[in-house]
Amino acid sequence: MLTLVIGDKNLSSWSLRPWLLLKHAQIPFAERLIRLDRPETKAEIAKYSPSGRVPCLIDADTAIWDSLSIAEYLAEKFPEKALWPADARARAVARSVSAEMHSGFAALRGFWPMNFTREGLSHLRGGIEGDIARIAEIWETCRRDFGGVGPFLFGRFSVADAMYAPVVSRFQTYGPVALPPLADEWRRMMWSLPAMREWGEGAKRETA
Ligand SMILES: N[C@@H](CCC(=O)N[C@@H](CS)C(=O)NCC(=O)O)C(=O)O
Repeated sequence: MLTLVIGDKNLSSWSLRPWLLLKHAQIPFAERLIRLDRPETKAEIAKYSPSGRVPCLIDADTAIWDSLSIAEYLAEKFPEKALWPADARARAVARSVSAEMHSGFAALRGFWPMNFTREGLSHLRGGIEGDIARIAEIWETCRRDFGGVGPFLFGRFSVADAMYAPVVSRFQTYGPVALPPLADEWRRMMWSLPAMREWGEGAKRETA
């Protein structure tokens, strides 16, 4: 049985990504949640994750840390789940936008940190507009060029959808953010996805 070590559901955007991937793809796993920003956090994470960060996936005696490498591991271990698009060109673009999310959008991540249960006003500042414009372009063009008739960025659910899931939460709780039509349709679909709802319920219980 796989175990996914994660941080708070309300706050840990990196944890949401592989959790959503496992959940939506219906891959069985156990969850080990470590509360962040507590005196014992560092020592607890260190029991599992060599990097001292979550998420970390444990498969028997192997630890796989870092959200994107967990996604790659799952895609290889469960080829029948087709976690990357089958078409080589679509797959290359899906990998590119996933890596772009993983390494970029510092302003958005810094000024609008994920807070799943947040409510209230927020401001566009520090370059967030530029990050939002690029994300809107990614969502719109992926769906236009590769979405076909499916509701996900590349038609069928893929790693790319999971990588951008925390941004859906940010746009919901700090927004409203105006998006082009296909991007907005995807954002709304993702926000109501059963796995996203389940994560949100967990976040609510944590903050209650
Ligand atoms: N690049 C890593 C980032 C992981 C990361 O920064 N995780 C944060 C929580 S979201 C963490 O573990 N922080 C450690 C701490 O708060 O002590 C990934 O993609 O998984």
